[in-house]
Amino acid sequence: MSYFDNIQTIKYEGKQSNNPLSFKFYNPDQVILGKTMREHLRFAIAYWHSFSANGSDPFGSGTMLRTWDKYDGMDLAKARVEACFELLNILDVDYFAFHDRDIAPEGSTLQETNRNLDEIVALIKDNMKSSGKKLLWNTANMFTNPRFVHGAATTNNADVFAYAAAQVKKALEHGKELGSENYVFWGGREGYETLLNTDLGLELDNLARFLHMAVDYAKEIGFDAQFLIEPKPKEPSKHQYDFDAATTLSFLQKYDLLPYFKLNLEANHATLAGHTFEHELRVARINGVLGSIDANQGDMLLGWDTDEFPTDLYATTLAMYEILLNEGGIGRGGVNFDAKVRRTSFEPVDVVYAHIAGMDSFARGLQVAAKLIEDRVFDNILDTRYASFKSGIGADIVSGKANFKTLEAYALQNSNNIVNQSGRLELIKATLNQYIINV
Ligand code: XUL
Ligand code: CO
Repeated sequence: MSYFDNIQTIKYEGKQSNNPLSFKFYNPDQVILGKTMREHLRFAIAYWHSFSANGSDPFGSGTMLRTWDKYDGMDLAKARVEACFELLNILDVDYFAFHDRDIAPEGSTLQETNRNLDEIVALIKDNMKSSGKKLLWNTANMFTNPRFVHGAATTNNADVFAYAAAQVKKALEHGKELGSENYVFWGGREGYETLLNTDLGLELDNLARFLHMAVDYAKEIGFDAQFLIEPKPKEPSKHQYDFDAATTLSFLQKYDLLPYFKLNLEANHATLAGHTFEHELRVARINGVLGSIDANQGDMLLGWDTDEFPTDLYATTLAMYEILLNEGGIGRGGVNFDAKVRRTSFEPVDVVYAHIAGMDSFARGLQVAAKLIEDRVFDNILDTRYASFKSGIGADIVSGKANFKTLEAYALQNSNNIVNQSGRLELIKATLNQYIINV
């Protein structure tokens, strides 16, 4: 039984191929800077977009033609597991990621919900064993059910906080059961609609309490996944506490959580925060917390989280540049396609085309970024641009020798000799173009 029209495993055919069901750039075994593409990229499929979502939007109902939708309840949940492992095989992708509520329906009590989950987790475990596929991360959905209307760890209702704790406890147990490599916290409703009814201090303190409890419980059960926070500035809440990488970093620092967390950065969340993706990755990288990425892209003309499959080679190149420069690369993280086909791309084969497009875009980005590093293109630019800090007064500043008095003495005798150099922005962008086109 095939859920994807018996499509066979996609192979690398190279950039001349016009077979739409082939990789043009993603060659899993190609070695780049000492590692294979497969090892650099660690692609993952997002369960919620490809198996649970139906293409509905605020103006219309679902459009997706999904062969598993003829089932419902637990039968649907089981069919989705089969479909997921079929797609992993078709794409030759090693990892997947899910929220608890994507994989199994909620029951009428928490007990029944947990029983449903246990059953599907056991089925997933069997499939992982027979296929060798792995879980990049799991997470708890604490934003869909109406009980989370005021948030989960940052709710005003202590009963909801307790429920959320029970839900994450179970998710951590399932993460351990499946050998998940990471565990993600994304707080869709951890934020506020208006400060007029919000105790900001208590909500943030409670969020920290919640995360410490999660760290403690994972330790207690021996779940050694990397914990990740996924920043997003807004949507569904008007203001979300994990606004961006910098805000999340200072939160982690303030509450002594920094040793336990890294960041899972998502391209479209970066742009919603008014940043480029590479900005978020750079901020994380220089602070040692670049953990994993959710690969997608927004639409320049729309102001919301469109979660499109990534096809912008500038963005994938600059993202891969940061990842290659990160210590250990993507490490235990991966490139998770938190992306959905457009509502108008409703056939199962579109899901395959979409992933091929995303994988090829990241593979190409990896090739170009590696060449930029090999040729020291940006290194040379930085060396020249910051040369004044290598010797003389600049070296004194960097080494800590200088103070306001020595700097004043220097400035007083040097004030007529200040010469700035051009930033050469347009030349740099043209050089980047050349690399993207020619590598
Ligand atoms: C929402 C989003 C989530 C997280 C996991 O914008 O990105 O799907 O990745 O909860
Ligand atoms: Co995401």
